[in-house]
Amino acid sequence: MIPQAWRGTGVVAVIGLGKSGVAATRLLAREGVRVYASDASEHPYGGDALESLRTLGGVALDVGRHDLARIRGAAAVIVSPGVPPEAPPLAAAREARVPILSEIDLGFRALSGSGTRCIAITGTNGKTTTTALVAHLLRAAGVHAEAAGNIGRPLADIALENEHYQWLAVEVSSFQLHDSPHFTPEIGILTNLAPDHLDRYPSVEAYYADKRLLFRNASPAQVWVLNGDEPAVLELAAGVPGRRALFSLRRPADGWYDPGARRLHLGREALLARAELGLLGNHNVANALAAALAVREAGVPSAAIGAGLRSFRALPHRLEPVRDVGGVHWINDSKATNIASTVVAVEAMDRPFVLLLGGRHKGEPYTRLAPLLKDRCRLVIAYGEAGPLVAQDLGGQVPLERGTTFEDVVARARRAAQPGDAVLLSPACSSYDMFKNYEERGATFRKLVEAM
Ligand code: UMA
Repeated sequence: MIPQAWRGTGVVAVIGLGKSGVAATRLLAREGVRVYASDASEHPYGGDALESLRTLGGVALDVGRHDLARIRGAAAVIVSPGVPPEAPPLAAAREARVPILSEIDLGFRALSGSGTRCIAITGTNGKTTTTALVAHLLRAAGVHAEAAGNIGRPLADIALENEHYQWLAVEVSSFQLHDSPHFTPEIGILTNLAPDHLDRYPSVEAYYADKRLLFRNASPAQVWVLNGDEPAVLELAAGVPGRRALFSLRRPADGWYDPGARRLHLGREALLARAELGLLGNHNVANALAAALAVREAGVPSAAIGAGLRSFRALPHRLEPVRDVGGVHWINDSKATNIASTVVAVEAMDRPFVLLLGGRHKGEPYTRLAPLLKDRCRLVIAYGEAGPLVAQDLGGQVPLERGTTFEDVVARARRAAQPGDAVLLSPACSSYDMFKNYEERGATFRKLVEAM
C-alpha cells in the first residue's frame, strides 16, 4: 500500500527518468500522489515515454536538472537504480532527512495485499537467466507468473497493470536492494558472489553488504535458495532466519548435479539428463538447479519442473545457439561485454572453437584469456577498436587473425571452422564502436549466420 501521508498535500520526488522513473511516476500519479520527477540529463533514458507523463495530472517534470530545493521539501524520494548514492539529489534528500526508497520498494508496497507472491533473484552472475528460468518453470506448470525487476520490467509497471499474478520472479540488483526497506520476498535466490560494480562501490565488502540486504526482513517463514559451492554465499547468509535450500555442482544437496551420470537431481529424485537442458555451460546447470529449487518451494511438482527445464531456451545474446551450418555450431554471446563473461563462455565450450573478440576496449587486459584458449581455441579473430590490443595481448600465444568489418570477421570464422567446431561471438568488449548496443551486434551476427 502507498502511504496515506503521500496523498496529502506533499509531493514525492522521483529521481531519474529511465524505465524505473517513468513507471514510478505513473504509479504514484495513479495513486493520487503529486509528483516532482526530474532527470539530470537533457535526454533521459525514458525517451518517448516521457511525453505520456506530461499529460498526467499532478506531475511536474524537470529534464536537464534536479531542483534540490523541491527535493529537500519532498515527502519521499523514489530513486532509480542507476543513480549513485552520492549524486547531489540524494545527498540533498539525506541532508533534509527525506526518506529515499527504490522503485522496487515502491512497486512491492503497491502490490502488497494483492496476494501476489515473489521469488527474488540476486547474485553477481546468472541473475537474468535464473529469473527467466523461474518465470518459465512457473508458467510451464500452469501458474500465472511474470518476470520483473532488473531483467527489464520495473515492478512499479507490474503494479500498474490490472493483472493478478500468482507469482513474480523479481531480479534484484545490489543497486535496487540498497533502498528497499520493505522488500520481503517469500523465496530468495542468491546465485553467486564475485567482485563487480567497483566503479560504484568503494570496496567489495560494500557491494556484498548491499547483496546481503536481500535478507533484511528475513523471518522463519522465508526460504533461501543458496549456492552451496560458494563459501562467500553461505557466509553472507549465516545466521539469517528462514529455511535454506542449497544447490551444488559437486556433491549431493537439495538440488545437485552428478557429473559422472550427467544428471540433475532434486534431493534423491533424478530431474533430467544434462543433455536435455538446452543451455551451455556448468554455470547454467547451477542456474537451472537454483530455479528448480525455488519453484519447488512455490509448489511446482518435480515432473513439471523437469518438463519446464527441457523446454527452456537460452535468452537472446547469452550463449544463444543460433544454428548449425555444415557441422559448425554458431553461438551468439554478444552480451559478454567484459573479460569475466567471456571466460564463462569459453569455459562452457566442449569442442574446438573460433572466437570473435573485439569491439570497444573497456580497460582490462586480454592476457587473462590466454591460458584458457591455448589448447582448445582454433583461432581468435580480433576486430574493432580493441583489435590491436587483443592482437598485442594474445598474439604469439594463440592462433590469431585480424578482421576488418563485421561481415569480414564472420566470413573469416566460416573459413577457419571445421566440422565439429563452434564459432563463438563472445567479444569481451562493448559494441559501441560498430553498433548501437550489444543487441544490435548479436542481431547482426544472427542475420549473417542465418543467411549462410
Ligand atoms: N540520472 C539522473 N541523475 C543522476 C544519475 C542518473 O537523473 O544523478 C538519470 C539518467 O540520466 C537516466 C536515468 O537516471 O535518464 C537512468 O536510470 P537507470 O540507469 O536506473 O535506468 P532505468 O531505465 O530505470 O533502468 C533500471 C536498471 N538500470 C540500472 O540498474 C543501471 C535496469 O537494469 C533495469 O532493467 C530497469 O531499471 C528496470 O528495473 C539494467 C542494468 O544494467 C539492465 N542493471 C545492472 C546490471 O544488470 O548489471 C545493475
